[in-house]
Amino acid sequence: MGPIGRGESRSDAVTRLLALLDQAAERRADLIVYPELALSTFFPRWYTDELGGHDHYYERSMPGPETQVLFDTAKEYGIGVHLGYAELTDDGHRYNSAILVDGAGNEVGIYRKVHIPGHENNEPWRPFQHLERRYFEESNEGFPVWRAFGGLVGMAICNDRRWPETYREMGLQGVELIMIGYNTPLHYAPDPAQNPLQSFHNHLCMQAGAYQNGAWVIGVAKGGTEEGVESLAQSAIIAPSGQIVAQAVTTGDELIVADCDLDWCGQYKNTLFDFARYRRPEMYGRIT
Ligand code: CDV
Repeated sequence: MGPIGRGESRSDAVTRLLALLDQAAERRADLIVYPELALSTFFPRWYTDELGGHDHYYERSMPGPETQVLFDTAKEYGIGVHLGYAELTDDGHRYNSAILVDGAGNEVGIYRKVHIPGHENNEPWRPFQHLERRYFEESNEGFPVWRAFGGLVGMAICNDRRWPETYREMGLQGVELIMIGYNTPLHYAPDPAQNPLQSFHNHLCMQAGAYQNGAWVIGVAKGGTEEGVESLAQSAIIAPSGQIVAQAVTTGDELIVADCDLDWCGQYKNTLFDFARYRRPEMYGRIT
């Protein structure tokens, strides 16, 4: 996806998601993967004393009144949906979440972001804020995998993709396809020396995660310049070999498609990365 402006409503965003879904149907896709926080601008870039004043950015149910049409249309097409959104639970918890439904419209699972980057308090020295740690709690639910789309699938969100443990947790459960939405500003205020490496680091970690676990990785950006903040695009579909088989070439709304043969995973999981045969957990005591 390209940027979503502060003035764009949830319904405006859904209209754009529907346009991509129509294209996905024309391409006979089984699953469409949308990015992190796909229904609004990246609101954690603004400080607020009153979290409640930002409740309109959160979803109290999923599907909700404005998003139902997306799930209904996907069900008509027989396409599964992965959608990132801000979740406000009935008991008042705020998570950076993603939902996955299958092609029959059944919920497969909800993932809540484990690694929450950024900061809690206003830091005016930054050109823009990254207040995810103010707006969201860290989830304690870890990285489950689910049986869907003919295989074992898992989810992670943005900063999670940089951590080897994210992939390994799912890899140890046999994951075959991992969906990851992201919003990654090109400017990293704590260490701007990393700015020119954003694109490299993005693909480096996802390609390594795919290869080292014999799994497909679908990395999906909300990129482009949003409210003056330039964010990384370069959504990519990465094979279990670690190779990028499809990549976005624009910073706007764009569909990329690949034929993700889950049997390809076995080529790696049953040979070089045969965990049961070759892995040495007793040698990794500090981690295990
Ligand atoms: N949305 C994110 O999690 N963004 C982080 C930035 C802040 C470093 C990322 O890891 O891309």
